[in-house]
Amino acid sequence: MGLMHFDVVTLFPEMVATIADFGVVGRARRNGLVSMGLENPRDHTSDVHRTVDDRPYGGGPGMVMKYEPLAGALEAARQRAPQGSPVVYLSPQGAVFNQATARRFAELPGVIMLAGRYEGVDERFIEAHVDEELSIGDFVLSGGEIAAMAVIDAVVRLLPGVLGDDDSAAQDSFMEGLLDCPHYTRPEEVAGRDVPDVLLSGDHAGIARWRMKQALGRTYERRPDLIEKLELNEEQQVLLDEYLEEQRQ
Ligand code: 9WO
Repeated sequence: MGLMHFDVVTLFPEMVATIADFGVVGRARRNGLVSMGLENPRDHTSDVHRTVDDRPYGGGPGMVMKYEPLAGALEAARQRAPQGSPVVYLSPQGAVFNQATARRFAELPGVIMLAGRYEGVDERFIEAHVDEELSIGDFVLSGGEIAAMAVIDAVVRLLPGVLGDDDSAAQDSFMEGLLDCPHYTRPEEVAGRDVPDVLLSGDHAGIARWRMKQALGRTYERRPDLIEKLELNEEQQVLLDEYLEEQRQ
């Protein structure tokens, strides 16, 4: 897979643009592995006030994003995005975005994302144009931009060539479905706390075993729902039992 394109329809394009300037996503864009487009519905209005929102039918607080400016912005985004790019609306009402969704998106030529503001988007726009509604978690933001940026970040780091071999993504598959193990760096002792001996031992098999044990133990304690979804192999079951035994002491 070559270049992947992300397009975001947003009233705050400058906010979303920052994702393309920093870190892993910034480097991927500079290396030509990722392209990004931004479209502001305000640039698709025809009235002097450049109105993008209006009062909700039925009354109540807040404002709703109008259909027509969104449709104009989406049309512009579609012209940049490859054929086959789904339109994704980020909202708390969506299905929860997870690593499996990130992997699915990483196989696509592109994704068009809609970041809403105010109380939301006219439902007719969602019905007519949105392929998928996604949430990054059970909380309310003041807009979909940060959620769109989170999705972009999670997907970009899975694209071939984005992370080096010794970067984390290759190793991530090793602990697939588990929480990460603890990490330590110099100095060997700080604030009266030592680095676990095994990590200083040079015993690479022992270190790998310790890390897997920690990952299993932490996942069991903090996210039992994730452990239930896994089929632990015999060695992993032994490691988890050892972890729990060590915790008891
Ligand atoms: C605002 C609001 C105010 C009073 C009562 C209920 C309310 N709901 C909302 C609301 O959901 N606003 C959204 C703001 C409209 C769509 C864009 N916004 C948004 C997206 N907030 N949070 C997200 C989001 C997206 C993905 N994952 C988690 C949260």
